[in-house]
Amino acid sequence: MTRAATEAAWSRDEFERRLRDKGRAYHIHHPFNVMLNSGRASREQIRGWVANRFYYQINIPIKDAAILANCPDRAVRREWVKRILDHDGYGEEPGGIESWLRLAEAVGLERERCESLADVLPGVRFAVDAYVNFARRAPWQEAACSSLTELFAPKIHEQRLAGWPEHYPWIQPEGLHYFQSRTSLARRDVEHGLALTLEWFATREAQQRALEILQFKLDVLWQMNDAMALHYGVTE
Ligand code: AHQ
Repeated sequence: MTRAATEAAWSRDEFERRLRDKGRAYHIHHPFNVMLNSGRASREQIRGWVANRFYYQINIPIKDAAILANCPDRAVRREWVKRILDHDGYGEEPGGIESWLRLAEAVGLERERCESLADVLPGVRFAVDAYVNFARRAPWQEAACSSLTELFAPKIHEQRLAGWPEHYPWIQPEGLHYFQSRTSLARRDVEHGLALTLEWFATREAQQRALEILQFKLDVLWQMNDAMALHYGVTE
């Protein structure tokens, strides 16, 4: 029995405040991302970022399918399944993975090169695999909670949309479609993920666990940037 087990649960507002407070460790603050979004990145650094982030993007639907497989609640699955379709596409909708390949072409990275995963760095692969394996073995509520780094995602997408056209006029503008699509989809995802987290993590101990899970996912994103910074450098 840990100390937290004897303390009263935080109110939902206080719990949400503590979750949002973890935004201070979001990868928007990582030097590699600051370089990207302040216009200091070279073509090689941008191509490297697109090629490495592609590994994260193709694993999101795998991660979400793992959550569905572990979730007995049909109402939750009906909502969560949208995330897979958003990335894999459905019907006429090409989906986010296709948009990411168009981003690759827009930055001068061939689709085949991106899809080959030849440029994926060990630190990126290990971080993404850690995320997917966590989602496979954790209770579905914990895996759902780990998606809450998207609390902070709309701002990072908006930063790219606002800055990249001016910073990187050589990138074909249609390549930025993915970031545009995520600004609203991230908000929809977070509304559902946050409601589930506030509902299911109801004791102080469970709330502390939720904060640890969010920190794990923040570390996944931070580590991906560390690996890219080490390999491609960070231009001051
Ligand atoms: O494009 C991103 C995306 O589809 C997702 C899904 C979500 C999850 O389930 O973990 N997280 C996430 C994120 C995406 N883009 C990242 C970026 O910086 O472009 C941010 C990332 C996240 O905040 O977790």
